[in-house]
Amino acid sequence: MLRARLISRDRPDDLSLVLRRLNLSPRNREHLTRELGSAHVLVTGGRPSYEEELVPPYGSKEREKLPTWTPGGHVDHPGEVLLSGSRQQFDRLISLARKSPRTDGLARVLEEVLSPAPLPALTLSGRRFEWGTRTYLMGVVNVTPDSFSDGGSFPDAASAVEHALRLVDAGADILDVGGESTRPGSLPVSAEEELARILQVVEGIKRRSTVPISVDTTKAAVAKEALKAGAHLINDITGFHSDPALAGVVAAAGAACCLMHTQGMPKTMQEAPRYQDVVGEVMDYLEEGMFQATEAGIPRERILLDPGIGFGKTLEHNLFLLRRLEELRGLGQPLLVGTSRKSFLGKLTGGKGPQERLAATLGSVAAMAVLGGADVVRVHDVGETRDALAVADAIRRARGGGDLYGG
Ligand code: 7PM
Repeated sequence: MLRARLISRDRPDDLSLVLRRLNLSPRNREHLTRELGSAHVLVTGGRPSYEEELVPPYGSKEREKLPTWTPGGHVDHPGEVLLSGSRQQFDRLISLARKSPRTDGLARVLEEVLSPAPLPALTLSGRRFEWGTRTYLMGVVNVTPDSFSDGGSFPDAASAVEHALRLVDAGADILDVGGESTRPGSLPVSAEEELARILQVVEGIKRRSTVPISVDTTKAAVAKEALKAGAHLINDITGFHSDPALAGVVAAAGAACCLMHTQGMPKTMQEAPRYQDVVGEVMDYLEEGMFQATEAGIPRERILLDPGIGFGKTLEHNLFLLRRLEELRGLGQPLLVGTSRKSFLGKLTGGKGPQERLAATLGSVAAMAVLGGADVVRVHDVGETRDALAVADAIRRARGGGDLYGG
């Protein structure tokens, strides 16, 4: 699978601000933005022959007009290359690559990663999610008896519904109702058991609110009944890798879905998580799920993707994925991320328990928002997270600077 991964890029918005501060003419500013702005893009799954098809020999003047071409030496991954250059150099490579059907695929992935198309808005239950305007909030409503004392867990339907409505008052944009504990070490439950837990909760919420409802399940049988009861989104923590009938059920209902990455099953996933390239492998897995989804007829604008923080991952894997979220942007879908009260936060704060991880959760959410990461965060503490995001999102939006900087 040919893929371009944006490793780093300086911020053209911030850069143009500085050029304005230097009092350069608009024409010079535009020229310099293209010349100075640099990006580093890792291309994987390409053909080794790209180099001779596209790049003139070393030392030639023509070669200097293209990004620096650094081929990898991995025998298992031929054709891997790191491209580094200015926007102008990338544009030149893209127009060269467009000229032949053999290299046109490279032109397309480079174009997509350097100038991503805006994500189309999603409407659920009459609410519009306009991606890129702010970070949206998904509130957690667990209906599981083995609570793991995370505070988001309610054994009976009535108290789960009351909790759900409190989350709506606190500003939740969508609720995630789950009846199958996916906690590390937990065992699967039957579809009947899961349905008995969630159906009354979905119905109870719908009687009193129009909030969009997500149901956390890996089973087609559960999803079918939940969607019949009026759920709007299916959140599959195995990213359409468990039940082959699930994608069809979502498609038939015209519902949306969130596909999450996991390595292994909850019972054993934290025993020895291993990756060669955690970002690349998470992307491959999510792309496979997306293929199942679109084959079944789910439109792309109804698919969210999630790296699955804490699911078959060490502390370092979790941190690296959060740091590199922008690479997952290359998948071209809105991203949902769940860090709330997770054990990696406990580890980072000297062994705090789930109930004591609010501040740590807010730290993770703010860091993500500023790194340019998540479109939706899945949290237990909706009111507190909403305030943290009001600030973090505002700082992020100040990127353009308006007239404040030498206007
Ligand atoms: C114990 C540990 C109980 C962890 C429950 C959990 C995610 C999710 C969960 C996530 C998406 C929790 C998790 N986490 N769905 N379901 N993304 N899409 O914190 O990160 O609730 S279960």
